[in-house]
Amino acid sequence: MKIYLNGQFVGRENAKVSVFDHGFLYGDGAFEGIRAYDGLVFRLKEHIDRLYETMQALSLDPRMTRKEMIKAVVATLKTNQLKDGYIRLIVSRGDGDLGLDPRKCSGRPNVIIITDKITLYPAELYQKGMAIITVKTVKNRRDALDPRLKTLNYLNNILAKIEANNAGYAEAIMLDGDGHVGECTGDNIFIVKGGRLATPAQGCLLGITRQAILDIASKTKLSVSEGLITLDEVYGADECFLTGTAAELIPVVKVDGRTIGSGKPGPMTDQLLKAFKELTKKDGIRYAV
Ligand code: PXG
Repeated sequence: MKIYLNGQFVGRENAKVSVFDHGFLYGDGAFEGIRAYDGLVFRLKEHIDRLYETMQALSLDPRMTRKEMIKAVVATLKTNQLKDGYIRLIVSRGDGDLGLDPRKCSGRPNVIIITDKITLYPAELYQKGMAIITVKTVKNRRDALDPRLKTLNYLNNILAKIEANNAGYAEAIMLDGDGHVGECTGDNIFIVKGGRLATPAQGCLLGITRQAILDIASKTKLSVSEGLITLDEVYGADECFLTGTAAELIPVVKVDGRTIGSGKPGPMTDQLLKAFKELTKKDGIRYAV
């Protein structure tokens, strides 16, 4: 396995950054989780745009253009001869002293691209749907650290994940500071009620998969809204599912002990998952290994 590290390909044993990197010291950096399907990087341009938006908010200059970043991702996949895979792209602030001031850093961010085989969730989870809970850890307020930014500081989500783990659940709903549904620890959430699709507009990452589902919905003229969702609306939904690069679309059949709809993955979830799978065959940047 070769890892892209600041323009070079190195083996795993040499893929190292300094303990003085502010990504390590403070979580000061940005990242992306991307997926390649049969020689096509799904919505790579959109992932890179989101990365640059996060870096802009952090005043972090990667010293690479978006085009160069796209080329680096593709080159890493080619070097590793991966047609299907998971891509973890990280841009950290780089070396500095022990103070948190980014101006005291070298100005040379570390750009790292790790590719790996994708680990898929068990098929059973997609057939039966999953049970999730709501945890007490709320989303970071957007005026403190906007959940739209995909930064290396994931402690908010990790605390929620620990709560979910302790309660014996694989995923959990996080509310925003006002008590509205935000998202799950690593996925966006959708509900279906009376044929209408709805997803939160705030208190969540603007997921690439979430946007793909919204695009499919508007193309197929499904009624869809982005706005405030309460937990009671989730409990009363006909269907519920989560979206994310790793999970794609995963049905949810129980929330906080309440059965959602029929208690089985619903027809709209099925239909959207099929349409999403079709999209992963064509919407992205193609490469040859
Ligand atoms: N919300 C959060 C907090 C996330 O971290 C999503 C939503 C879904 O966004 P995308 O753009 O992926 O549709 C994420 C993304 C993993 C893994 O291995 C997690 C994510 C992405 C890729 C892999 O757990 N989370």
